[in-house]
Amino acid sequence: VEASIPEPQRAAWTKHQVGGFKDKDAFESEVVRHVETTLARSLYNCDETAAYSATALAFRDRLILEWNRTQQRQTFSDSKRVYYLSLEFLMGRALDNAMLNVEQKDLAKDGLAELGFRVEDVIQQEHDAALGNGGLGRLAACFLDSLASLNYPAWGYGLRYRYGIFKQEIIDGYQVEVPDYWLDFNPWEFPRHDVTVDIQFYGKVLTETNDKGNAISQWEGGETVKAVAYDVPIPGYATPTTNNLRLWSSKAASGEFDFQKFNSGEYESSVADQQRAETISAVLYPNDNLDRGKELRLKQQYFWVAASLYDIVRRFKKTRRPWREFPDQVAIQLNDTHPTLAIVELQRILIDLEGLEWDEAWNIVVNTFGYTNHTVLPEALEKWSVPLIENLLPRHLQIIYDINLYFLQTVERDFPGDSDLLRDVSIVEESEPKMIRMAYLAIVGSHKVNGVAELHSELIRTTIFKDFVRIFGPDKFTNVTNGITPRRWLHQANPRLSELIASKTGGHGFLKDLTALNKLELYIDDKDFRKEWAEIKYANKVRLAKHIKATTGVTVNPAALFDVQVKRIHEYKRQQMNIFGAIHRYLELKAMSPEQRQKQMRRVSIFGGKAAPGYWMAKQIIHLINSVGAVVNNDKDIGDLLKVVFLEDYNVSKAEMIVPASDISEHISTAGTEASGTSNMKFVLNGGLIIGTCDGANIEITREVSQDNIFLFGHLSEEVDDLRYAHHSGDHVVDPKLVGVFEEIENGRFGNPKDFSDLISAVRDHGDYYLVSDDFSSYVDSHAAVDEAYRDQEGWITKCITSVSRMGFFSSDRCINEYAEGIWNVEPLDTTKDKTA
Ligand code: NTF
Repeated sequence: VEASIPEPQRAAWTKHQVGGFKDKDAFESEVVRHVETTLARSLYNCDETAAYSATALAFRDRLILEWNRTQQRQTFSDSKRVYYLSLEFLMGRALDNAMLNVEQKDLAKDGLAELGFRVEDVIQQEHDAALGNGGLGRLAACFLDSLASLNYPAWGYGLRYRYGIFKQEIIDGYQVEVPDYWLDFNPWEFPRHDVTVDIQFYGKVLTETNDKGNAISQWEGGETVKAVAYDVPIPGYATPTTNNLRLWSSKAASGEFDFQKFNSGEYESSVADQQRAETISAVLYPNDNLDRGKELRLKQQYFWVAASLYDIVRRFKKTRRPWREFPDQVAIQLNDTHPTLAIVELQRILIDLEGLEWDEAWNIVVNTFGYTNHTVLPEALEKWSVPLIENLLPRHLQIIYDINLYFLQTVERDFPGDSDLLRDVSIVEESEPKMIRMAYLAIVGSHKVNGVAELHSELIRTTIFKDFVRIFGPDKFTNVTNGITPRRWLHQANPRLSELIASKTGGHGFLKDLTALNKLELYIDDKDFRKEWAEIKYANKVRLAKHIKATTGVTVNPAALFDVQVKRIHEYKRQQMNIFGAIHRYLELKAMSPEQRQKQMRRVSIFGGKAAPGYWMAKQIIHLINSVGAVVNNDKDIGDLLKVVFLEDYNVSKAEMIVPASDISEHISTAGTEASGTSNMKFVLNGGLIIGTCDGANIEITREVSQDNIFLFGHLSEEVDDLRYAHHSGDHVVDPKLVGVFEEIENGRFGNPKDFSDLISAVRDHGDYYLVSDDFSSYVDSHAAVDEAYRDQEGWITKCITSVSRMGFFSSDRCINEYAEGIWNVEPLDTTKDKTA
């Protein structure tokens, strides 16, 4: 690789390269410079927004230098890179994270104080980057943090949505969606107007015969849209590595708009073309665990995949290596099936554009890709209709058919005469219309397929993908249990706890090797340590109580047990069971004498989470929670024995405040439905306990912290089929406690019962698919056990400290190292051997 500046002139460049801020003074000078020049303001009109902007720009300038060096280092070293393709990156705020990762937050705090600002207030000015729905998108963000912190040469590729996940307002107890326009001022992105790719759609396939007599297919697109790269720097923690997240934005290929049309008076249609192009990256689909099969979504997928692959292939070609070395230089991870078209696109590039033979190309493709499955829910498994693909991507459909043909030939060879098997594993579902099963395509086109927690990986091997285990053998299928970054989810979200841990474990090393938390168990009997621990939890609860007061008007007692369920609202996550449980608790309290009542545990039931805009049941659940709150919170008999609050607009930055304030959090999905869950890990890491089912990563959390430190209840995933059957054959009796709850709702105690009738009938009359009635009594019992345990405050603190000390396994660093070794075959880059200086 040639440098653009010749040797004699390079000294002038290196002389002016700067790293982090030398001292507080240097930081202040940069902030003032940005206020006065970049923002054209002064000390007379510098508000907190301006202070945020200037601070962000000052840090951004520093990040960029390391980011450039990282890219040079990775290019010079010529080592294998990882590309993480994800339609969602739920990043949250960047400034706090950047300050902490470059280890200059203290300096910034002091500098801002001298300039008249509190760093906490400045940080709050930033808009969340909310380019994701829930766990899948946040996992991608944690992975980027770990990849950079561990010095892996890695890029993320995604879409630059103009609108992220909607903002949620609660009006009269109902969810109202408000668009999230977040790009007003975004100092964290760098438009690369010189890095563009023309993306084709529609059109037709021309087939010719070449001199060797082989058929050559060429796709002639009918419509072209331009992809423009926007780069976001991803700083690693306590390391110079600053990786890149490249997000694509769509633009009309002809530039602003079609001038010919414009000049000939077709103003409207010239603007319409432009708008149609820009629509592709306009908005994030707001569904979690649900596939709706919309054409625009398929366009988004191909647009992003084609631009990313063009970029990756372009970078590989610069190395002038032979094609067969592509998988030695490139690992591409598919975050769920959303980027599965990348498999087809790479095959198309290799055979149609680069002239490789099918088999040689396919070998390269399979060795390049890995596929992560994140759900077994049938409604979330992507299928695209054949007519839709045929119209939008005609050449890709042909290639999919060929992939399927060759695949089914190998199946027929290995399992002769098994026509049921052929039908079951075919990438093409023989329905009307025919559908392409994207998960099957992803399996066939990848060398490894992984689930995201042990139970989940076991379930995909034995249920939805069992035939593929027979065909490809068990080694193709593996498990990588999810993890979370301790930088954001401990150090940033809970700075006091992070400092306390640092003081006992010998510094901040645990943030790079989370297993060092186990040293905490040595201090389990240390009085001062325990006292400080309890004080931190209490302070975090006071902070949340203030937020609850300010946003809902409800006064909650920070000494009460905070019981939290925050996550997307979904029937399988069973927030309905939680609110039924709260109603049951309320009814029991009401039935008690005042004396009896005063002996009960005080509780605050805290809910938060968005419902997909088209998800009727989820919206009813939100409405019921708010309706119950309106009654319970104003009941004089109850006082602070029970409060029920719904926190509006749950997102990453709210999670950073809520998670550290929890005593018990709820992870109560029907067994076998939650692939992993990752907030469960965040809550325990922050000194809260869990009430949960034997599902997803709860099982591995139990293994680590032991049965004594978690409240497990409910049926097991092996029992689910039989239980569902019992509901349909009339063998199930609805739990009597639940019947009591339903009666009160139907008596109108919480408002118009019609508003909640579908929630009740789903359980009582329509088969109770999520087994709320089956698990309700053990759920209520388990909550009683929580109350009893919390009464013994010393015992509770012991459980919390013990649990935290055993959470090392759940770092996303462990997780990324497993991917690197078992799937990608990549190694970290030594950042000390910098050839570029
Ligand atoms: C989600 N899947 C799962 O529902 C969570 O249990 C899991 O923790 C995260 O993925 C991350 O692995 C999805 O969002 C999807 F898209 F697969 F449905």
